[in-house]
Amino acid sequence: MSKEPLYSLRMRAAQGGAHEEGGLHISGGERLGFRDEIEALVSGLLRKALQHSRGDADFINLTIEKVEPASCRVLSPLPVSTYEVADAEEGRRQAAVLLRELSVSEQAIRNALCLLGSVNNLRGAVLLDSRSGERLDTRGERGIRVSRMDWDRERYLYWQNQHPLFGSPRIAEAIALATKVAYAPGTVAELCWSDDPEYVTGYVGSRRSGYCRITRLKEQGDFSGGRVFFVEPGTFISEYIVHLERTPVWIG
Ligand code: PML
Ligand code: MG
Ligand code: MG
Ligand code: MG
Repeated sequence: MSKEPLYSLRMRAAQGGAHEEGGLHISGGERLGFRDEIEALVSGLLRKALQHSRGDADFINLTIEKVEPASCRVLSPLPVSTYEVADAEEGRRQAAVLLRELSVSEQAIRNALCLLGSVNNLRGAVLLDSRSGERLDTRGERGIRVSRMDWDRERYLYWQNQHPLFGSPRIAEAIALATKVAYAPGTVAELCWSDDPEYVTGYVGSRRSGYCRITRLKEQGDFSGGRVFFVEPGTFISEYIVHLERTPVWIG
């Protein structure tokens, strides 16, 4: 692994003012890269912020930080499988089946589905106890922002060749995030569907089951969505959050 300095880039965009002033969350993005890649990564993130189906952003925050390459973890991407479903109702039933197989409790599954189906302004992820279903973080709509992960560029090209149907940056970003989350000590599973009203596919992710895409978890036009991480009871939450937000991870 290269010893060159690494940079973390984080973007968040909102409409109607900054997030902290009550603006509507439009888009977020996280990348990791070397110094000579920063300009291209910034323009990619700006494009994402400015061309979004949730609306026209009038606030964009971009943070660039140097990170210690020595602390980088290298993880293989989760294997991908796809569950074709007819509608959101069947999709959510399928998600519940997969989560049950991972020992997430009925209560926690109900809470997660209810939460993701009702929120439309969540920036980061919500942490739920996988047994009691109780919320474990105190971040409100800000949630936990998983960052400092990205694909090793060569590995991504190779992966893309093997998975020609999954060529979109959205899927690449979601797999990188889901892989980091799945391998974080304390994670039992993740449930995600996009808050983008035009994108209805979501997934259940875990170390055991991989990245299980479900073709429909909501109906077209719905602004609800986000991420829930089901966490093993007894996990030290502040450490768990630091890991997700700060430890650099290469998908390689
Ligand atoms: C997002 O867009 O915020 C999450 C998308 C998750 C699903 C991506 C896919 O596998 O199609
Ligand atoms: Mg989004
Ligand atoms: Mg994101
Ligand atoms: Mg989001």
